[in-house]
Amino acid sequence: FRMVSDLQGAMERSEFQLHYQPKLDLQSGEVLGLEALFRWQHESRGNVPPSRVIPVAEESGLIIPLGEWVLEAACAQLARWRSQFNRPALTVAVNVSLRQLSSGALVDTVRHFLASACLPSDALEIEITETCAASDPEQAARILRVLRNMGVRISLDDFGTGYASLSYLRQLPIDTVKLDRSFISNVHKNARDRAIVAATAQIARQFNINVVAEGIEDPRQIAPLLELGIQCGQGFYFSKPLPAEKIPELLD
Ligand code: G
Ligand code: G
Ligand code: NA
Ligand code: MN
Repeated sequence: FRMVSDLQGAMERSEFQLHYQPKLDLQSGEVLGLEALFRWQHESRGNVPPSRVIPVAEESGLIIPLGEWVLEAACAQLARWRSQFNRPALTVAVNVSLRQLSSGALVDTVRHFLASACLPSDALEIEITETCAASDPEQAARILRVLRNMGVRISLDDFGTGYASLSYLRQLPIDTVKLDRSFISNVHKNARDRAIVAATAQIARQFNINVVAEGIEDPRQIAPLLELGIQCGQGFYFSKPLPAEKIPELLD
């Protein structure tokens, strides 16, 4: 399986797809936004999970064109949903690895695809994922500041499990932290997990940052999260990531 050369042709063969997972208001159940997740349906190997694709794409540099494809597709799709369902505040979140942030081209790419889709900058959220430590954290911080000044929202994915969660919170311009699902799965049963959620919520309040709970699979997790001041969540209990054509039933 020659992943790099197969990846190079995959875009022309239309083997890439995005699935979308909603982010909801835990109190009202309203869908606030959709996270775009990359999928690759290989012509002979079937579905190749992003956990395998992304690291190879990062290593080979193909993460740059792949990331551009994701941004274009996600922005175009959001623009269609906003007008089709009259939901002008709906947002889309795109995962961006620290490697992608070391390319200065990201800012122009984002500006270009927002403009092509006629979307305001605050329609887009960039989720910083940490598959590897940042090679140049200062450069990453600079790029994020430019994006944030444009109005793009920045969130920190899988918060609490990365190499550098707390120092990123200090250094990067963050709107939202997404608390990793490992802290959420037993939040209704485990006082230590609740303590971590509570402490994160407290830091976030002082930084004026939102918190999203990831990986909600059980309705019993919702009450303790609301009690601790977490208003937004995501997870299989609400919806798995779905192909675009299944999203209208969530928005209707
Ligand atoms: O959807 P799944 O659970 O297989 O995703 C696995 C990982 O791949 C997640 O950590 C997710 O952030 C990452 N991922 C999914 N889509 C993208 C993408 O478009 N770009 C980047 N950089 N990472 C992605
Ligand atoms: O790292 P990131 O948070 O971007 O990863 C997103 C992936 O997490 C998605 O591909 C999705 O399949 C997975 N995911 C989303 N919600 C849940 C959940 O409730 N439980 C589990 N086990 N995985 C989830
Ligand atoms: Na994510
Ligand atoms: Mn995550």
